[in-house]
This record gives sequence, C-alpha cells and structure tokens, in this order.
Amino acid sequence: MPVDHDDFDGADLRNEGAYDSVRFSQWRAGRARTDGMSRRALLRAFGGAGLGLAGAGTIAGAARPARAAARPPAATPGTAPVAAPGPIIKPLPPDWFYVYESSTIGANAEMRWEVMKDKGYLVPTENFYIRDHTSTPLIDARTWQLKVFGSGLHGSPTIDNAVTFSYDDLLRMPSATVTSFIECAGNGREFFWLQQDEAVTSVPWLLGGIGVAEWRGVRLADVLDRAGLTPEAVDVMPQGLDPDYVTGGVDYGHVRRPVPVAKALDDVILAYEMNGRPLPPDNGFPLRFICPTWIGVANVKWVGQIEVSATPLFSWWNTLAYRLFGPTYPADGTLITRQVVKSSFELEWDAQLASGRPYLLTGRSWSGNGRIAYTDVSTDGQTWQRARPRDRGLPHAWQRWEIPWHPPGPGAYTLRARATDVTGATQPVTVPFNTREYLFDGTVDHHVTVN
Ligand SMILES: Nc1nc2c(c(=O)[nH]1)N[C@H]1C(S)=C(S)[C@@H](COP(=O)(O)O)O[C@H]1N2
Ligand SMILES: [Mo]
Repeated sequence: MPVDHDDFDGADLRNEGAYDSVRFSQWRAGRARTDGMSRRALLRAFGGAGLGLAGAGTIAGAARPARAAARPPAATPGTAPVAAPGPIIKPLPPDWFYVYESSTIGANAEMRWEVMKDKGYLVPTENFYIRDHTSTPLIDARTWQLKVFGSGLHGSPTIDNAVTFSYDDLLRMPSATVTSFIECAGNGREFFWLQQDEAVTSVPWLLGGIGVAEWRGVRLADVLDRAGLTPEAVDVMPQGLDPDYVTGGVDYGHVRRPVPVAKALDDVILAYEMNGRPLPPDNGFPLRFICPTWIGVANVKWVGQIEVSATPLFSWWNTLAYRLFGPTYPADGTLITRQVVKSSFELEWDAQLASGRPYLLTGRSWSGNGRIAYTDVSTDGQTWQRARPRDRGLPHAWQRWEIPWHPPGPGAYTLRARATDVTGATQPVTVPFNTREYLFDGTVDHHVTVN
C-alpha cells in the first residue's frame, strides 16, 4: 500500500494555504511518516466506502500501526534549551514545548504537560504556552498609550480624540489580581483527528494549549468608568498592536474581538503583570485583556486601543472564526465564549513505564463553568475510579488530582481522565464535529507502555 504524503498534507491543510515553516513541516512530516496515510487516502483506498472494519484493520495494521504512533516525535532527552529563531521571543526548548509555525497559523508553542509534574498550582511563565496569530511585537512602554474611544463613551470620542492612559497612569490606579487560566479555543483539536478521524486544519494542539497564571492589573470597569462609559454601551473591543492577520490573501486587520459590556464590567482585567513580574513580550507586554473562563482569543495581547460602542461590533474573530459551524450548528454558527471541561495527565504522550512498581498518576482538570466537582480516572478501558483532589481548585482555574496505579503487568494501556464540574458538565466519549475544530472536551486516550 503506497503512502501518499502529498495527499496527507493536502487533505489536512487545504484550507490553510502554504506552510512555510521548516519546524512545522518537519513535525507534520514526522507525523505523516508514522501515521502512514490520511483519512482521505484511506477512503480512496477503499473506493470511498469508508473505514470498513476489516479493511481498515488490515491497512491500519500495515501502514498505520497504531494511533499511539501518531504523536509528535519525542524530544531528545537532555536537549539543552535553545533560543527560538522564530517569531516567539522566549526560548522554546524541545523538552518543554511542541512548536507549530506557519504563515497562516502564526507562531504557536504548546506546553508539554510532563513539565507540570512537580510544579505548583501556577504554570511558571517560562513554561506557559504561546499563541500568536502572527508574531510577538516588542513595545516600548514609555511611548505606548492605551486609547479608549467610541460611541459608548460620553461625547463619542473618535480614535484621534481618544481618552488616553499611559503605562504609569495604569500602574497608579487601584490594582486587581486574578488567578485564571488562559486556554486556546482549539486546545485538544488534534484529538478530532487522532480519535474521530476528522481532518484538522489549524494549530494541532494536543492538550498543552492552556496555562494558569496569576494576573495583576486594573479592572476594565475602572478604566471604562474614567473614560466616560454611558449606559448605551453594548460592546467593548480591545485591539492588539501585533501585525495584521492575513490569510487566504485577505487582510483581516489587527487581532480584535468584542466582549459584551456586561462581561467587561464583571471580571475583565487589563493585566500588566503575570506571576508577579511585568508581562513578558510573548504574553502581551505592556497590557493584555484577561477575560476569565472565556476562550483564549478573548484575552487580547498587546492592547493599544479599546473601542466602546453603542452598537454591536464585529471582526473576523467573532464572525468567521471562533464560532461553531457544522452539521449540528446553525448556518451562521454559534459564538464561543466560555471554555468547556477538560483534563490532562502530567505525563508525556506514549510514556514508557517500568513494570513491577506502583505509580502515582497526577493531573489537572478545569472548566469554564466553574470549579471541578470531581475527576474519575480509568486505566483499564472499562472501570473508573475517583481521583484524590490535591487542592480545592479555583473557579477560573484548575484542580490538581492524583491516583495511585499499579500496572498489572507489561503491556499497552490507555489512561483516561474524565472531570465533572459544579454544573454537572462532564467529558463525553465523542465530540460533535465543528469545522474549525474548537472546544474538544472529550475524554482523551493517553497511551502508555509498561515494559
Ligand atoms: N493581539 C493578540 N492577542 C491575542 C492573540 C494574538 O495573536 N494577538 N492570540 C490569542 C489567542 S488565540 C490565544 S489562545 C491567547 C494566547 O495567550 P498566550 O500566548 O499568552 O498564551 O492570546 C490571544 N490574544
Ligand atoms: Mo487561541
């Protein structure tokens, strides 16, 4: 059975244009090699008849040995940290991150979950995932200004006439702190491919497109109050100072996405600190939105201006992207706001474990709906056991848990974690497909081998 690499790339990436990054295509090629063939190639091999059980089993046995093989290549153990040559500024050592870069998906670095094994509640800033639609800009806080304008303010100031705040103005205002996750709406996307055979067209996150940090800044409500908010305001839209996002030959302008005024006044923070230090450039220096429990893109980085409008606002980020489109959704899609329930082990993918000894499996679960109520873990594909919570969890962040496991003997095992939050929302076995592959909240198969 010939393996059609070109078809693999075409099938998966046809909506995304040319991939120009060496790192990304190497990652992709590595996956294509281990994975063998695309879903489309498989369908074609079976004359379009679909993945018939007997046939697919035979073919999968030869060309696609196991789903477990379709993982990012393991980093060389002990690889020294190196500076990223790409548009993300901080170092991205391969034993800490998977990096996905291209002209259409921007620059993205996924946290490897095994780094959290012995860490505390927060993700250290150096380990935090990064998602840039284009690249990280370097901004001078001394000349930077925040401009607040629009028809939802007294006098309807235009951008040229905006109410302005300097960096020092913001530092002098009363501060507020929140411990909150930021998670990409596409976190877990790769499992639409690995577990549901759906072609994945954007950043192929496993589960590391999330981090929890302590954010300090000023309440957006205070800034809007000083800027002259009126009762007519409906939408508040921050805009980033990073380069315009261009895809498919269309320039969609700077990254910007509105939040309703109710959310803006409730708990949004304009953060200038992350984990007790000024924001690093990659995480939005000098100022970013923190929009607790909402999808990553609502947490706009490098904010230079905020439009406050008496009429609803629109951009690519709330009309064409970050909506759920597909057979089970309305024609114009469903706007995404809050995150869903997810869990991850603090363990490398395809971990190789020694037999004849007990393990303490650890992990974390989180939800955009509120605290986690409990997390169940399965190590045998059949039964579930309640994990022990290691903390109470925070409503805008995660809960750590642990569970002892003594593998019964050598062999291949699939570990699964399934959390339930305080609203009763839990993790299903399969997730209804949406064309942009957001909000994968299904239980994830974590393959390990006990030798
Ligand atoms: N200005 C701007 N803000 C942005 C982005 C961006 O590309 N530009 N990416 C968004 C997305 S999609 C995510 S998931 C988060 C990632 O935040 P982080 O890089 O600090 O982890 O930032 C959001 N804010
Ligand atoms: Mo994102």
